[in-house]
Amino acid sequence: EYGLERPQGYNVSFHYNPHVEYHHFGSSHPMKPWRLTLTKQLVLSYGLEYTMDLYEPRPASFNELAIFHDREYLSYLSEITPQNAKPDDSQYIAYGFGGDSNDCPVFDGLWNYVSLYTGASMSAAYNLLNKQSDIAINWSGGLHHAKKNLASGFCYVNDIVIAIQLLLTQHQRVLYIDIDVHHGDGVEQAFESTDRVFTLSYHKYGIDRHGWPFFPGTGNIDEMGPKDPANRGKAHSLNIPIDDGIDDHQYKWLFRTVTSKVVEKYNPQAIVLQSGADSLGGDRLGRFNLNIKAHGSCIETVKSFGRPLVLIGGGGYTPRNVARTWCHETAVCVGATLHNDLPTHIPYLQAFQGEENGDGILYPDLHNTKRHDNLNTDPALHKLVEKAMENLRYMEG
Ligand code: TV1
Ligand code: CA
Ligand code: ZN
Repeated sequence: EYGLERPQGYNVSFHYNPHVEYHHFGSSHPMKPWRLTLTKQLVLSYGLEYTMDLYEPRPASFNELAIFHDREYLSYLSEITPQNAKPDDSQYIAYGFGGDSNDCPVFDGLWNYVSLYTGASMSAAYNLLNKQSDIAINWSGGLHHAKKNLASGFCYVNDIVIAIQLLLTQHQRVLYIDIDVHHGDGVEQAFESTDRVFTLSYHKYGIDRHGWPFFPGTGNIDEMGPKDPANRGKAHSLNIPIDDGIDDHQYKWLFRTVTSKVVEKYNPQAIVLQSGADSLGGDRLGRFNLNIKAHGSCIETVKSFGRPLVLIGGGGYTPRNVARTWCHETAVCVGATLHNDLPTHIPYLQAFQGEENGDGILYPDLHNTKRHDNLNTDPALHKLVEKAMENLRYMEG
């Protein structure tokens, strides 16, 4: 009825526990869990729920989070509240809470929040393992900066690492791809000593005019994991550093060229794709100039490899565009085409109205919404691809 065409025969599942939406990092904090409410409303308003299996996963347990995280860290995380937090406490600081930037605040329901998004990623992974789905989606996950005993960059528990650990129980090689504008450092580090996971991240990399590195400051092209030739994880990471303002055409070419080569060489048995929406044009924290369909073309590319796929969220700080993108990408997974005019009966329609170039539509032009001059020249990108190909030759396969 709303422009939905026939699906192409992929079994897609959608893993979402609506309780995640009610958590708040604080009013000025850029991470807004209610962007998930908007996403779900768009997905439902286009009728996409009829094209997928819907799951409301239970929260992950303490022991499940301990698949990756230190128990001492988890105990602290499970007990800390805004009321009992002591910002000068040595553990509080050592575990990454608060700090000058307050990237990882302690808020009400924090433990519930991390258990819910991780439970959804685990549920998605289990659906691949028991062959219930070809593609399993969790837009509430993708918290790629969390380390085993450290909260970092809005991430407290690394649901991606835990989902990959589950996939490794049946799959010999798992490929992790990360199109969030930030480097997927936590996932890379977690698997740095194994050849059973290959990590590939595309991200903004560089130092701004005040001398600050773009967060987290890692992920240059020459960072390929451990250098020790005896380490099995050697050359099983590939980082694609990108400068401000990259456009649709350049990004699509870069992504397709590099990712296809990695898939060909590594031949993964399953893929986990982190689809952070902060790589869109007009993102509050991002620096790129991508439109929704260019971002979504990465999902199309990965889908075309025909491997079992877990698709997860991540960053994304302009909520209406996050919702548009993840709704579009849900449609890509099921093989549907969506009308540009938003259905008129959606509960949060006003969130998508009154924009200069996005009023009431799904695909606004985001290329120029927040001007970042394109500092990526075609010759520089060709050189980058050449270096990436050279890096891949160090992988034994
Ligand atoms: C509280 C209130 C926290 C307002 C944080 C932007 C805020 C930021 C805030 C912010 C902000 C960052 C750093 C600086 C390291 C710090 C989900 C040297 C307006 C996956 C995480 C980015 C991205 C962290 C997460 C970054 C993800 N940028 N306002 N904080 N110190 N932190 O630069 O990859 O998307 O910005
Ligand atoms: Ca990335
Ligand atoms: Zn990000």
